[in-house]
Amino acid sequence: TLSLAEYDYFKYHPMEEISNWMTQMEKDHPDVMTIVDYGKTYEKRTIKLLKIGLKTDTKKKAVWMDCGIHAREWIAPAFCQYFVKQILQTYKTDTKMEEMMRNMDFYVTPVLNIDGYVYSWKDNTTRLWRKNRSPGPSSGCYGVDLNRNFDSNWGTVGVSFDCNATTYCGTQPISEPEAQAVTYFLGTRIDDFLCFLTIHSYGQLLLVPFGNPNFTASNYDELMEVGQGAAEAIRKVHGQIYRVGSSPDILYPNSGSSRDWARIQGIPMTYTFELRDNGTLGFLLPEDQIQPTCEEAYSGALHIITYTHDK
Ligand code: ING
Ligand code: ZN
Repeated sequence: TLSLAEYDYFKYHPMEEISNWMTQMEKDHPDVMTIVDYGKTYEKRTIKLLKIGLKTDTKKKAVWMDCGIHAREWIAPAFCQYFVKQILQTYKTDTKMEEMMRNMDFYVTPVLNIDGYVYSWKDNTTRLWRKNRSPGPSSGCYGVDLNRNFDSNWGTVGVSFDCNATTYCGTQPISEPEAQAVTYFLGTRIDDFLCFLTIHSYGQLLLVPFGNPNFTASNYDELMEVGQGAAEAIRKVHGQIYRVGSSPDILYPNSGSSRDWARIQGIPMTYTFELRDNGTLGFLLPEDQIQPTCEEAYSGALHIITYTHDK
């Protein structure tokens, strides 16, 4: 097994190494970190998150972050791991981070779509897999797009009902065990959550609800303003431009996303992060871009998290 001191945050890691990293992190930081098992994938792998925060007697608020809902977006799990490392390092010397770790718990899922992630590591022909790995209604077709499977205007726009398609939304809302895991875990404690960040690549975007153009979030102006602030914080790190808006306004409409579901459930600040790059290398983001991408995204995420904490 690998020692944490040697863990390279600026390489991509196969699932087994990420799992070992989680175990080791919990062992090394028992005072602030607990692994929570909250579901099983179609192939019966355990879905885990790291709950991070200072233990207090009072009821705490919470922040959600998930990475790797889409298999091929390897920079996302890399970012979740960097984020965890960074907040753990920071709170010891930074009073603001210490305050946030005292008032809030961070729930971080490094890889949500574990079956898909493992499949994307199999060989060159599977590297660009996006969906999960559950078998479809007709033989030989696999996988549901988990970011089209949540119970948020499910199946209305920007989806396919063809099980061979990359945006196949499944046969009904939350048909998939991975979407069920998030739905049921958050469902029992939804009022604790101030903030929901779901991390994707690529495109350099911060997307706000909703994916369906017929709906606008009640706090759309606030979401946009805080998102613009995050984009500004990102630009200051390495000069990269991230655009802010709803999916239909800046790209294309969609439905059944986890972000929209979280907003409908009442979590006020919900965002999709689309990390680097702008499309030159796309999902095959080279490892030498992991560090700058993580650094800028950390700054953006912290802007949103700090706002929700202070509000
Ligand atoms: N993009 C997300 C997707 O589920 C999204 C989010 C939705 C972006 C709609 C733009 C428009 O498609 C990726 N890269 O997965
Ligand atoms: Zn994605």
